[in-house]
Amino acid sequence: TNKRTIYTAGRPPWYNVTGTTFKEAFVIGLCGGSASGKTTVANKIIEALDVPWVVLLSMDSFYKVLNKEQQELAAKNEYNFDHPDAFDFELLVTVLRKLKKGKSTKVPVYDFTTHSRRKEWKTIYGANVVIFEGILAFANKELLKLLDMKVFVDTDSDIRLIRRLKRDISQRGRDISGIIKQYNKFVKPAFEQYIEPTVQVADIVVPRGGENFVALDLIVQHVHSQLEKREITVRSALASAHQGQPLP
Ligand code: UZR
Ligand code: MG
Repeated sequence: TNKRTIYTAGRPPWYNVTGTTFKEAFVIGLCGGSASGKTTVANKIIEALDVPWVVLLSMDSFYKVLNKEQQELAAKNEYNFDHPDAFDFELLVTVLRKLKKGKSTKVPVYDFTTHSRRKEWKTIYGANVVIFEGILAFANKELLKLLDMKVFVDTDSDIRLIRRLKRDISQRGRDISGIIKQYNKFVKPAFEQYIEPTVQVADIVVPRGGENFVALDLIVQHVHSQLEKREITVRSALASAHQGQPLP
């Protein structure tokens, strides 16, 4: 019937008329303490996956905009960036829901020097695989529902502190005493209270992060097999939609 007709003119064939891809994206959640190696693991998964359209979404984009008072606290290392309240989970869920449906969406660009969002948001296009990473990636119920695979990167806290010191000094222009103060006051307690317990909801725990090639390989294999299953569904959906019509 006409209702099933798919109009492909003017858009890629894998998008329907509402600008949505035919299949849902496969969403991987990556959680772990600060400097555990989430970004490294994410990049290694992307590299090994070798499929087109993989998107990396970071929780860092969803820090709340700070008011004057909070900015002053932040300048003294007295604002808690590791607490769930620091993140805009509502926007995060909205964005991830869209990406899961294969839709493109706008993502805020957070500026850590002003603690505000840039005027221009970044557009992320619909993908086959979405990797969502963050220290509190498993800390919200609505968010958890959207994750097809939950990976917890478990790196020893002494290693994480060493890496954090190096990174914050070399890349974030901070000084040793400020980093240590923040670590003891916020980073460590938040890890123990909000991050570490969420290992319970993980499907896979990866010790040593990006160096764990066996774990990376297992993750990639699972994603491939899930994508293959979806591919078959998409092909049959396309075939029935094009019944009686030539394929584009
Ligand atoms: P990860 N963070 C920064 O300091 N600057 C940024 O631009 C982004 C994040 C810090 C954040 C949190 N807190 O402790 C940690 N502060 O990095 C989480 N301040 O990021 O998972 O990459 O370590
Ligand atoms: Mg990071």
